[in-house]
Amino acid sequence: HLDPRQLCVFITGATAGFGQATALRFLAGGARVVALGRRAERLEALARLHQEQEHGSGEGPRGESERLHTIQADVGDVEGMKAALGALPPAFRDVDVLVNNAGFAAGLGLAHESSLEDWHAMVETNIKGVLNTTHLLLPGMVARKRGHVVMMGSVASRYPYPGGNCYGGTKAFVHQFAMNLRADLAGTNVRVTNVLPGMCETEFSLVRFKGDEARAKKVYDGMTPLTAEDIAEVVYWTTTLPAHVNVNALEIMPVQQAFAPFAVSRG
Ligand code: NDP
Ligand code: 8X3
Repeated sequence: HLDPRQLCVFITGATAGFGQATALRFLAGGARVVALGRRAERLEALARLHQEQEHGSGEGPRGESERLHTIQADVGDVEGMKAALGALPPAFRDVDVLVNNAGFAAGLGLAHESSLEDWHAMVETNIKGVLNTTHLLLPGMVARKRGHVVMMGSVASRYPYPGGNCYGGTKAFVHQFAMNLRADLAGTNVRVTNVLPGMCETEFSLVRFKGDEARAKKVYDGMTPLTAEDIAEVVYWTTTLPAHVNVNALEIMPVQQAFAPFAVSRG
């Protein structure tokens, strides 16, 4: 297995959910982590959680850790991303693992009732954000002959459901982009994995339903969803497997989530 202490891991969307849990998992394993998100106060909260993880909740060294570098940026803002990457401290410059996790669903309306703004916003982050970050970091990985790109896909890319329209479409792009990257990267030692989670209770539904807490909570009523830590463990496992192993795609659901029959409109 790869030694996580030798890895520099760049995680987008590290201010909540999967991204935050993945950052903490790699930090606990001894990796260097670059954590990116738009909310500054959440990046500060992540730094505090890391300090607590390192030193307990009592008094310990405070301030930016030698193993955590945070970036406040929007993955859709390519100029901002370029500037942030250009300003990476030397210890964080050679990224070994890129976790393209930042993303969201906006709304659950049927296609003909959806907002075009919501669709464009999802494309901007879920597709263009992934392209921006990958385009910026991949050449370095290829030059070093060492690297791993992890995509946060979704079961929504494989199984259509009413209201999944553009969101599922963005995640289908992510899946095919990951597989096509594998084709291009043959012979470079750079690995690519698409992780496809099912229902997981993070801030995902709160964002999807634009802050409606009751509606978000209802999604997980009476069932046990995945946790962010479950997915963090999957990302940690796939990226620390021996260097000759590539997990192409991995689909994970809660036991209580499965498939519905086809819908048939009669009459
Ligand atoms: P959360 O809403 O809890 O976290 C999303 C993260 O993405 C936040 O840190 C948010 O930070 C960040 N983010 C969103 N937009 C941008 C942006 N433009 N630039 C930078 N960061 C951004 O959701 P999850 O952890 O659940 O979602 C993570 C990924 O997993 C997403 O791609 C989602 O589609 C996918 N997914 C989620 C599932 C679920 O059921 N939860 C299932 C399958 C896939 P900030 O707002 O601070 O920028
Ligand atoms: C998030 C999972 O099923 O809500 O990607 O689309 S789902």
